[in-house]
Amino acid sequence: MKTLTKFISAAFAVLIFAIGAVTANGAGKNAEGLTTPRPRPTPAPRPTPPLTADIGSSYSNSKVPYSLDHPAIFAAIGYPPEDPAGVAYGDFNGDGIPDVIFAPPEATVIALGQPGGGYIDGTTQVISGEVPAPTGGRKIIVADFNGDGWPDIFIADATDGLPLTHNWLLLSDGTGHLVYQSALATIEGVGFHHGATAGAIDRSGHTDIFVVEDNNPSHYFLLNDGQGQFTVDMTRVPPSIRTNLSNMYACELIDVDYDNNLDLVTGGTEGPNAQPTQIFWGDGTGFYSDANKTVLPAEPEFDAVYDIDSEDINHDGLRDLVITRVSDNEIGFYFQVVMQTSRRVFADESLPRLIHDRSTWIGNNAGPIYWMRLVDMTGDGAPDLVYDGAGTDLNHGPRQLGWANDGNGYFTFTGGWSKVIWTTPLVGGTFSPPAPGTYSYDVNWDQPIDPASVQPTDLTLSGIQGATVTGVAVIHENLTTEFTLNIPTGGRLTASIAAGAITDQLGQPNVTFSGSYPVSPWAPTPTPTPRPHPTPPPRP
Ligand SMILES: [Ca+2]
Ligand SMILES: [Ca+2]
Ligand SMILES: [Ca+2]
Ligand SMILES: [Ca+2]
Repeated sequence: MKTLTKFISAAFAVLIFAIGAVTANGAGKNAEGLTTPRPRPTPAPRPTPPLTADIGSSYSNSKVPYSLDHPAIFAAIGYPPEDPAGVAYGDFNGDGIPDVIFAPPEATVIALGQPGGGYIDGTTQVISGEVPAPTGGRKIIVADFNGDGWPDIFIADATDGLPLTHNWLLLSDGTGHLVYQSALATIEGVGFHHGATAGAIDRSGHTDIFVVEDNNPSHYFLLNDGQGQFTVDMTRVPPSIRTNLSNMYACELIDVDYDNNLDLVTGGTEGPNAQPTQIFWGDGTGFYSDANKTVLPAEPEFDAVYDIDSEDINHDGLRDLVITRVSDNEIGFYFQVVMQTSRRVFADESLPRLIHDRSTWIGNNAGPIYWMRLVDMTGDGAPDLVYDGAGTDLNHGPRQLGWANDGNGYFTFTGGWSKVIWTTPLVGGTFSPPAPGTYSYDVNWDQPIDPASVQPTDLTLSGIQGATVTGVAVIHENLTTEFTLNIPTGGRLTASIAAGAITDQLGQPNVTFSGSYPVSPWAPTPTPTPRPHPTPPPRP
């Protein structure tokens, strides 16, 4: 039976446009990995570049390595604080500073990070023409559908109740704007879309979209012609899920077996007559079949799958999964850790690696979690587990949660971290005018920080002798620490903040930060060469 009440207050998702941020760590296979007692090799995480198949996928683009405080951003741009489940990240105006798109009910909001820190409401600046107003904007995916190098956006709409509506596509115009493509609705129609995921499913190289459609007639692919023009295709959807539309919520295109073909991972309610969580293995044709799939372990107590992440969490060269789940009645959350123990073979290791004790698990009586990210938050190369609060009912307060990976795929609850997102000048940029001088240095955080935890000595400078920090102010709704620097001469200045030096307003410590900036020395204007007095013309 369809359960439109699923995922109810839901609404939404998260993503960034950061090609290359996939942490496909392959530290080499460990042939001794099956002996007892459990080996605890020294972590030697060395992130490897993403495999070709994952580059440009919406999953890869979602891997932003920080945890934004969404209500604080809404407040900063003059809206009532909220934390819609529909959220995605990217640099939408191409200035090198991360931006955010939200889909609260009946709206689309783009917050642009600013050079000096903080955010402005950039919705109408970026979206030229009609601004989409999804009634049930849920998962937002970011990918370059029209191949111009600028991020495009697809908002899956899962309106809770009637009337159902269609999805929303925005394409870049190549000059920093996004344009709503109303024509998509003429081929897609209305429906109830719990999820969507984008990636190059065949060797055409075009970024296609898989759409979850719980209504009718089927889940489907939107095949891209390379220009962002799509056609609906159901023939590539495996028959078992084409004919059984029961409660599919989650989908991702990820190359789980590292064979360079994107695999389709789907999940929803696992109860009787519904669907297992499963991986349909890609073969490069773009067709997925029941003959070539692997069913993943079930989890009856938390049997509704809301999100799927896959990274090699223990650095053995095999990509594992962490599956975000809630109970069938939407109470609580659970992270199922599914290890790939040998190629395409999986085992549920949730208890030893993350949950530990079911009776005291933090998610037992909590609200649902809609999305989670496996991404390295602490800088050691191992993917941590982070939840940025998306979809949180603010009556219960904002939630930022984090679990640290020890490098071997064992997680410890930390409560989360705060992190520098961008600085002014941007890392690698320069202070101007040339030194010597006194300069503002803005450090922009993902969370409002606690001003009482901030002192000038939190920032250490190296690389230029005599450079000093003379002051600091906390500005932009506490999202920015503005340090005052005295730089006596040119060189390469490195500015660092040690882990734990600053805490945010939830008490979360910062992770270490370091940025390097070339500084030009002041060069005196050359003294003009004295012009010789003209020889007076000879007097007659
Ligand atoms: Ca930007
Ligand atoms: Ca584009
Ligand atoms: Ca694959
Ligand atoms: Ca692994």
